[in-house]
Amino acid sequence: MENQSIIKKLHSFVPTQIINEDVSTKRIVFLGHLEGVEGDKGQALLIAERIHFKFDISRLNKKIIQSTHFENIQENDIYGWAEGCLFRTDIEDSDGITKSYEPQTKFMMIHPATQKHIDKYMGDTKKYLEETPELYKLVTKKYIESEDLSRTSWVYNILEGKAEVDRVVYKDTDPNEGFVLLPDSKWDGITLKTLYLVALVNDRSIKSLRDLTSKHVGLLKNIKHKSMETIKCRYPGITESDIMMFVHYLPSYYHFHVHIINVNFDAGSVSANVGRAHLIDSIINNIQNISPSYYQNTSLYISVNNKMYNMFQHSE
Ligand code: M7G
Repeated sequence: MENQSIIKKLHSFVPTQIINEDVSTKRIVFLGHLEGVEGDKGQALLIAERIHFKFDISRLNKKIIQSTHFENIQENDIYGWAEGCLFRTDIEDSDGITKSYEPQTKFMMIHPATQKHIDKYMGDTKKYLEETPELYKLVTKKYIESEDLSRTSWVYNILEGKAEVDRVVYKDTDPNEGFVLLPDSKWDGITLKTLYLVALVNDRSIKSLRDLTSKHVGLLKNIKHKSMETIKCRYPGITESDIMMFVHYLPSYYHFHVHIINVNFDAGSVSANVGRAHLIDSIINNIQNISPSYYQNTSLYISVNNKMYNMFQHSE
């Protein structure tokens, strides 16, 4: 048995436990044993990682979606999500070769996609800078005001009960302190280790962290406490110390919202955004204990794409 090849070992591996999962690296770690090998001698670990798409350039400008079987389809405004197959996989079963439609790929389609979406997903080079209160007023505030309102249609659809209605896990209709809590589109809604919810506030006048004052402490505390209670009831096993709540500055969408994640979830999108995440607890503390107008008077350190960087450079 010790000399058997890796292929034979792979065929005889029987998983007994999933000991780790990582959505960012798409890795899963199984503990198990090789069939027919007793005790510790048979113990084995199988680490499976999804490999990068090997996309043949000659397929460009041709339809690439082969599967007709899509699952978990969600739609909101110009965004749509589904699970399916990018390429059909042929697998051998007892009847010979059959086509496999086991969902392997999560699709998100943005249509029609704007230049802003293209810039966001292209991973444009970033520049780091200090956004002083003056620069906020001269550049960022003007940028927010010039934004097409349709960018946040997906948020209004949720607030107005026109989309993702079945996904909402909590709703507080108070116009000032209320919010809607639902799974973020990044989350599968099942894997607790990667739990990711988003709280969208009812108050449409709050565009970002910069707008928060002592007037909003009630709203922030309401989000914190009600979301926590809902999560504990709805997702048994999750406790307060498993949860982290933060807001992004700069965000992609200028309607105030709070990201709520399992603290063990370290997706690339979270850790790669050093400095972009501001914890709700620190925000409450800064406003309550330092200054009610903390976020109007402080510098914020941000990373922006080249286009926005040029706007800051030419703001004088
Ligand atoms: P952000 O901080 O503005 O930008 O967060 P980011 O995407 O750069 O982090 C917006 C959050 O809303 C993100 O976590 C998105 O995954 C999530 N999100 C975006 N859209 C378009 C939707 C949607 O249509 N439905 C839901 N449920 N979440 C969304």
